[in-house]
Amino acid sequence: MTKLLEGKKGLILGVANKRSIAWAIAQSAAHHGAQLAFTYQGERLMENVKELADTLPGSLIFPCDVMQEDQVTSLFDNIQKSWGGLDFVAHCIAFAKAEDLESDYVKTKKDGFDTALGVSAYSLTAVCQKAAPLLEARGGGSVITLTYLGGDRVSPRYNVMGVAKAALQSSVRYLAYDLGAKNIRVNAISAGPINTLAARGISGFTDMLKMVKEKAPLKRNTEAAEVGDTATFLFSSLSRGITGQTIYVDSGYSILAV
Ligand code: NAD
Ligand code: 0WE
Repeated sequence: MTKLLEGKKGLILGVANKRSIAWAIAQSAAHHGAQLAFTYQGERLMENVKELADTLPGSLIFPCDVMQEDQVTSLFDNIQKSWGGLDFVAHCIAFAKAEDLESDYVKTKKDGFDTALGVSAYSLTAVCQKAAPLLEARGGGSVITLTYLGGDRVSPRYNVMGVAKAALQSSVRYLAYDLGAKNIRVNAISAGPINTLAARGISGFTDMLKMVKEKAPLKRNTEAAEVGDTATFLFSSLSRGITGQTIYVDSGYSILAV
């Protein structure tokens, strides 16, 4: 039997270390036969990403800080040169200033708002803009991004990140509409809390994991590998009728009213 992603080429943005959700997505996609390219944000993370990418034979790695437009442009130029096309993209990037995740949303300054929305929401549009010709060259493709329930509801101290995730989820719908005719699908996975670099140092995160575990229908926390396997489904033709959606991989937590 052939593998689900056999012969497919995918780009993964947002690996920082082995706990990154992006890395779990990469492992699942590679397990199902995909060939992958990775990006790293700045020289500081290059060694980490290179070491992980080296465990998956045939992987490519490129620098890409999404706040630098020229880096996004040259990333897709490089992929075009190496592969001549692309089948899927995983956008696993978010950032807000630490000071904006500490107290009240009402205190957010314009600069902090612009940073959070620029890195965490606009970057998906920039990536889709540049990726579209490469995906189209292969007859279409699948783009996924990662979001969190704080984009739909208030999650105390998620603050401007919640506003950014709402913009991201809305962007997913507009991008899906614009790119649908090219057979490019765009979806979001809304993950439950997972202990990654981006979650570390968030005060009360451990209590949050415990609370979700107690309340969620599945009575356990979300594992990065569960998000990875849903991403594989969304990259594969099994999900060919799905676009513009947010799929919840959260042990069922988001269905609760209590
Ligand atoms: P992570 O820290 O491993 O990944 C975040 C990534 O964003 C890092 O690789 C970082 O380099 C990258 N990044 C930040 N600013 C960037 C920039 N300017 N240019 C390029 N890359 C940049 O943490 P993670 O938890 O794996 O986060 C990945 C995604 O998952 C984020 O969108 C996050 O909002 C989302 N998410 C996380 C959780 C959770 O609880 N960990 C839950 C739901 C959704
Ligand atoms: O999307 C996220 C976190 C994203 C994130 C994390 C940081 C920490 C370090 C964005 N920017 C920064 N900036 C930093 O300086 N999550 C879904 C994880 C998360 O973060 C929270 C959460 C959850 C869940 C913050 C407050 C409340 C809940």
